Amino acid sequence: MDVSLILKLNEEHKKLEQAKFTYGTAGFRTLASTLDPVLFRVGLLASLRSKKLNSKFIGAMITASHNAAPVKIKSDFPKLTFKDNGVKLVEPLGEMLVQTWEPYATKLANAETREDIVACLTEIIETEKIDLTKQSNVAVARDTRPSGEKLVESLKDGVISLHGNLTNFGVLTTPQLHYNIRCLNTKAAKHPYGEVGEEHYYKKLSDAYKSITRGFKKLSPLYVDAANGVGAKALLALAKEIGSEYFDVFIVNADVANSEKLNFECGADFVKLKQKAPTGLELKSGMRCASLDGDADRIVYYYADHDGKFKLLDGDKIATLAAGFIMDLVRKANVTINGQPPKFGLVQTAYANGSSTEYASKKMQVPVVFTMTGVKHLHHAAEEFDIGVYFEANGHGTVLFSENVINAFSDVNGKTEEEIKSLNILKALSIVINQAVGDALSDMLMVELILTLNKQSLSDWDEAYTDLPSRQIKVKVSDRHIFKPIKADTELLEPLGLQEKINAEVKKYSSARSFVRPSGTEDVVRVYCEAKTQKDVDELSVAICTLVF
Ligand code: NG1
Ligand code: ZN
Repeated sequence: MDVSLILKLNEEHKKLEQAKFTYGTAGFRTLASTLDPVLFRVGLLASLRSKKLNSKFIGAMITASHNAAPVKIKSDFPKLTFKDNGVKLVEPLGEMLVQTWEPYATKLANAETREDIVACLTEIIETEKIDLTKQSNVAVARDTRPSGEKLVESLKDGVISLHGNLTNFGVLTTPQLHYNIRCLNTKAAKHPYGEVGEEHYYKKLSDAYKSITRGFKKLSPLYVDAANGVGAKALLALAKEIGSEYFDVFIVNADVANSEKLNFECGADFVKLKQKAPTGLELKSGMRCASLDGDADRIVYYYADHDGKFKLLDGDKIATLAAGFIMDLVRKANVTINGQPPKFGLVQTAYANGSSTEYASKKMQVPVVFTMTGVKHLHHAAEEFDIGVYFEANGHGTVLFSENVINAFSDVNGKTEEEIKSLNILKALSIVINQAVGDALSDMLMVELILTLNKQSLSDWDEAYTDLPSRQIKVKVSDRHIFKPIKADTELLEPLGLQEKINAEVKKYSSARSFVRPSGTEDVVRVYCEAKTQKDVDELSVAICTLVF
């Protein structure tokens, strides 16, 4: 280890304050102004991870996703409290950083002195038996937040300190970076994931989409709120590649140049939490709409019913739509693995609406598994199935096809016309659906493909089940770290006694449910309540928020 080089470059990225950092649900995420030393250290860690994995490419995505991030505050915008950015590491096949390395990330980011940094690196190298002579390859991308450009430089110094190579992909959506990383690392594999580069990503998705929807009646236009983020640019390029004869899209909230507008009263998180259309989109009956988040890994759909009432089709609805459609195809195609039907499963979190769980488990007869919040948990659980559908209610998710099932799609030739047709759709779906990570654009094409083939409107899709009234509220507390969730986030172990008080409130209402957990991405505690009527939910929410505050 070239300690003198590390120490020299560290001088440029000193930790200025007593800030505490935690590698949480979505990597490090906090005020951008405190992140320079963190990114330097993440560069060091990414280099070590690459060396540990025989020089495989490790990704670093610089984003604060759905968090609002005004940099220049203009007088016509209220002062927002968040000016966040963040960074998350990506494993060679596009998954989130392996969990056993998360404590290293936290420890390294919090090292106080230069000696602490070196000691921490030495500990990781020894524990993980890392061969420092191996080359390290790291690739970075960032969303449209202006603070990202400088943070790339901080990361670069960390990578260089361990004599690593840094590939800078510039501005990409989070899923595009995951795609590139998977492509880079599977170049020489039996089944390469694809060619590296944005244009290849668009072409891969577009070709698969068109191969199946060709000849079907085109859906009415889709209005997409791009949250004034990177998704605007990516969706424009994707739509161009697909062509308007297949897909009509109107992109709103595409003002990427004005960073203070990013996620401001728009985007998937806003729409989901406020249960209303974003600013910039005049929702009228008959319109088909969707919202992305700031780094385009989440999507939710919505429409206005005949009475003009806002209707949301969130991640739970997307999951059940996809699960139903794919299960039906697998049955029709007669796909088997060792003579058995493929193992099918749906993965949800505590935020999933109770009606969606009931619909999936009782009506669709799909096994449902619950994990803690955060896609890394859902992703791992979904890998246990041959076909694993996972979505967070907020619209973050995907469908994973195991190698066994992909091979089964190729092995079965299909005897009848129906079998052949179903197999072709399954094969195309496994290409359209991003296998590395939840991807708003790929999920959008999956939904559009299903609706096109099913000849369904958004209200037809919505008919599957009715959401139970629910509310999710952010509560600012003095220290969110005192809240310790257990049982897949459904209960609190600490503060002592709080869970009993929550239970007592919930008991007052029929079919009610509530849980409280600290956010891993914002300095808030999240309160979730669900009950039979909106009135009950509203009352219960007030009671629980009062307990937490
Ligand atoms: P936190 O802030 O830990 O609740 C949020 C989402 C997660 C996940 C991450 C990463 C909710 C309630 N929470 O995490 O599901 O998507 O952001 O983006 O939606
Ligand atoms: Zn996101």
